Amino acid sequence: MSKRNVLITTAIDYPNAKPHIGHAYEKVCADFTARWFRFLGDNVHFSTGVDEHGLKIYRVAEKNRVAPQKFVDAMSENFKNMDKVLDIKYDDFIRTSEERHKKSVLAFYKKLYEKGDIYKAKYKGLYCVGCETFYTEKDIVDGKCPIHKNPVEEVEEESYFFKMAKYQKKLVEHIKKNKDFLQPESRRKEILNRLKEPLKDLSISRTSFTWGIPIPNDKKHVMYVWTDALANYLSTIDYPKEKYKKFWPAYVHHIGKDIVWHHVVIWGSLLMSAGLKLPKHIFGHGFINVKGEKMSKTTGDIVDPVEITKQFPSDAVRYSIIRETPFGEDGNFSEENLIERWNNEVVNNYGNLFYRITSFAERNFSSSPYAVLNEKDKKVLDNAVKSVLKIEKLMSKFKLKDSVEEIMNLSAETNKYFQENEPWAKIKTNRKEAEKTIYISLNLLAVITSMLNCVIPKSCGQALDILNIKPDFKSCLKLPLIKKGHKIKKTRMLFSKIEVKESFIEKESDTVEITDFQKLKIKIATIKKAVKVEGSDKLYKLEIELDNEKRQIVAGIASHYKEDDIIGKQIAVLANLKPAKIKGVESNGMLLAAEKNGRVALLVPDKKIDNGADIH
Ligand code: ME8
Repeated sequence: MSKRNVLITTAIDYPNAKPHIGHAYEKVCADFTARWFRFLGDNVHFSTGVDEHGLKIYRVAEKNRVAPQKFVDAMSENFKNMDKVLDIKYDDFIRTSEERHKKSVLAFYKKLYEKGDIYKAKYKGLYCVGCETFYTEKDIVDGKCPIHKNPVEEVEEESYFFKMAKYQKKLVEHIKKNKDFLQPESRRKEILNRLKEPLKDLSISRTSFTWGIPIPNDKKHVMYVWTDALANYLSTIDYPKEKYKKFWPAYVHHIGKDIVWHHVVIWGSLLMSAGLKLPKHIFGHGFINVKGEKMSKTTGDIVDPVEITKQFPSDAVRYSIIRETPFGEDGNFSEENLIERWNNEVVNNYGNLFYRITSFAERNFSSSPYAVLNEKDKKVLDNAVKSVLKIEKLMSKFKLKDSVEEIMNLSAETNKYFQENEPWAKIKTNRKEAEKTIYISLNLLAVITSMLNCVIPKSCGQALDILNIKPDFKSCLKLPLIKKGHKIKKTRMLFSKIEVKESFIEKESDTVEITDFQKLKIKIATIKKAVKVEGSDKLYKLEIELDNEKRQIVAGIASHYKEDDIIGKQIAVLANLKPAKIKGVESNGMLLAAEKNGRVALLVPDKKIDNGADIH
C-alpha cells in the first residue's frame, strides 16, 4: 500500500458556550480515525476548530458586553483545552476569524462568482439563530424551530444567493452512485428522501449584522455563517495554494446527524460550483444523551468533558464513549458505564495482560527469547494477523465500536493463551516452552498495544515505550515483529481500577435497619390529573388521590410518559415526605419509579387495590 494523503476533519464547534460531551464525542471518534490512518502509515492531516462568526455568536458576545472578537478569543481556548485534556492530536485547529481562513473563503467565493452562480435578490424567510438556518413554513412546529424548539424569526433583507437548485440532480446522482459517500445508510436514505422535494437557491449573505467575512465589492453584506464555516475544510489545507491539491478531496468529514444536510447538500453543491471534488465520505454520527435525555441547559444535564477528565483518566473517557455506542447511532453517557468499561475491560483484560507478560519477561529473560515455532504456534500468530486485517476492514467502514471490541477480543484470547501455556510452571520444567510462550505473547501484546494506542493513547503510549516498539500496521501483518534479542524496558503497572464512589453505585455496606424502612409511608394512589410544569420538559404536576384525600406532587417522568398514559393509573407514592417546592411548584410526596440506562418504569400494583393501601 503506498502512502496516501488523508484529510480527516471534524465539524468546527460554535464557541458560544463551553464544549459538552457531545463535542468531545465527535473529536474523540475523529481522533481515533486519524490515529488509525497514521498507524496504517498514511500521511494524515487531521483538522478541527471553532466556528466563530454569525448571529448566534454575535448575540452572546453582545449579551456579555464584549466585542465578538474578544469573546471568541477567550471562548475558543475552552475548545483547545478540551482537545488537550482528551489527547486529541490534531494537525490544525482552525478558527474562522483567522486571516488565513478569510483568504481561503474569498478565493472560494470568487470561484462561485466567476461560475455565474451568485446573484442578488430580496429574501424573506423564517430563521433559527440556534441552527443559523432558514426554515420553510412546513418545517416549523408551532412557530418554533424543529431542532432547538425556539421561536423562529421572520427575516426580510437584501441578500446574495447561490444557485443551489441547479446542482440538485447532479447531487442526487452522486449520492446514489457512491454508496459509501454518505454514511450511515439511514442518513443516506433520509437525505435522498428530502431531495425528492425541489431545492431552493441559498441565501448566502446577511446585512443585519457585521460579524462575519464581508462580501467582496459589497461591504454591507457579510457572508452567511455556513458558507464561511464549511470552507474551513479548504482553508485548513491552504486553499487555493498548491498544498490543498495534496489533501483534497477530504477522506472523511466527521459530523453530527443534525448537520448532515448542510454538509451533503449545501457543501456538496458549493463544491460542485467551485469545480472541486466532493469529499470521499461524510459520516453523520449520532447524538450523545445524558440519562437518556438530550442535554439541556434548563435541566442542568450538560456534561463538561474537561470536568469529567478531572475525575477520571482521559483514556477512560475516550474508551467508554467509543466503546459504548455503535458509531452512527445515538448513545448515552454515564459515569457508571465509564467505570464499568474501564475496570472490567481495560484494566482487567488488557492492563492485566500487559503487566503479566512484561513482568514475567523482565523477571526471566534479559531480552526477547528465541523460539522455533511449530504449526500450532504459527497459527496463533496467523490468527492475530487475521484480527488485524478484520479490524482494518471494520475501520474502513467507520465501525469504531466494533473495532475496539475486536481489539479487546484479541486481548482476551491472548490472556487465555498465556494462562493455558502456564509459563510460570514451564520455566521450571521446560524452559524452551516457556521461552516460546513469552516470545509469542510479547508479539501478540505488541499487536494489541499498537492498535489500542489509537483508542487510549496516553496509557498505550507508555506501554509502547516499555515494549520499545513503534506502532506500525505493516509490521503487525508480518509477525513476529518482536524478534530475538529485542529488549523491553523496565515495566510497571500502567492501569489501575477506578474506585467506585458511593454516589455512583451503591455500596453493599449501605444496608439499613428494618426500622429505617418502617419510617417510610409508601402508599398506593391514583393519578387524577397530569400537566407539564411550565418551563420544564421533564416535570409533571400530578394530582393524585390517596384514601379520600387529594394531593399534588411533582414527578420527573414527563419525557417518559404522555399525560394520557398515566391518568387513571395507580402508582406507589412516598407519602410522608416533607413538602418541597420543585421549580416553584409545591410537591407533597414522591412517586416511585425504577430507572436504569435512561429508561424509566413506574412501580404499579399488579391488580387494582384501594387508594391509600400501604406498601410494606
Ligand atoms: O453545528 N452528541 O456547531 P455545534 C454528539 N458550527 N454530537 C453532538 C451533540 C451531541 N449531543 N451536540 C452537538 C455546529 N454535536 C456548526 C458546525 S461545521 C462546518 C459547522 C455535534 O457546536 C454536532 O452535530 O452546534 C456537530 O457535528 C458538532 O457537535 C458541533 O456542533
